[in-house]
Amino acid sequence: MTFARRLPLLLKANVKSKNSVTNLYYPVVFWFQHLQQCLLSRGCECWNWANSAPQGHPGERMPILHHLNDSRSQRILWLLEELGTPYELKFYQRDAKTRLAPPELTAIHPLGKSPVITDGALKIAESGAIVDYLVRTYGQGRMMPRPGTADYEAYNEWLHYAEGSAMLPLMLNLYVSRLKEAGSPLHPRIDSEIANHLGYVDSALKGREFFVGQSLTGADIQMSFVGEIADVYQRLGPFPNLKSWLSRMHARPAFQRSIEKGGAYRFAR
Ligand SMILES: N[C@@H](CCC(=O)N[C@@H](CS)C(=O)NCC(=O)O)C(=O)O
Repeated sequence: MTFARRLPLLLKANVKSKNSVTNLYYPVVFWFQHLQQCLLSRGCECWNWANSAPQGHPGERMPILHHLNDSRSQRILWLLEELGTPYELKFYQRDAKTRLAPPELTAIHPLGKSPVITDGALKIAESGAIVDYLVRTYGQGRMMPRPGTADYEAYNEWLHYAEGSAMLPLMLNLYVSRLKEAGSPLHPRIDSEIANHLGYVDSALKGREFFVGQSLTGADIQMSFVGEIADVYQRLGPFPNLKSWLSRMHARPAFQRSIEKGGAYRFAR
């Protein structure tokens, strides 16, 4: 039964009671439950008092980004700048020879990769999960479509697609290129998959300023690394929509601030 239909019945039942506290108590409790459900369905997690107790309200805690230079972590730094929420930055430097992350990152998360964020008792790895969490927790409804809409599903798809699909052939290109001649039988398939994915992304951006809706969302943030790596491998030539979208993203003041705060970033040219 909906709240609207339940309320008159509750009021009628309670009027019979002599106790004015009981008269008010149940309608007020049900009203709050109804309000909480409405807010949660709109993505306002701060009203989820059942789950938020151990973590505290966003106002009482601050995310810490464990940031590795020249890495996917740059997009999280950019996101934090877009959100304008206070955060702490902890720096980790790649080994100059191996380009691997330093062992200190393993103390933060067993995989020893970046990005990782900590926020109160929470620890989150994987860029897509981090973008999703930060936008939901600190976005105050900005940078994501409303849950339950078609735009929200598209947004969620891009969050997964970036690392789950688009990055695979780009990473294979990186590793197989190190095999020099020995890797040549693999390159035709890798190249055609890169073209397949970049072509798909390029057509999704046709006539659009952003991946989803009319303003910047977490989807743009998450997809930026795909565009950057493709650009580093000089693959953006045939994909003008993707190329110009990337330039627009890099021109944003918040992105520029992320470079100032994070230090040199070799994947933004
Ligand atoms: N799919 C993960 C990938 C994380 C990842 O591989 N990060 C790289 C930097 S781009 C890293 O930490 N590499 C250092 C190492 O492997 O030692 C994500 O999106 O967060």
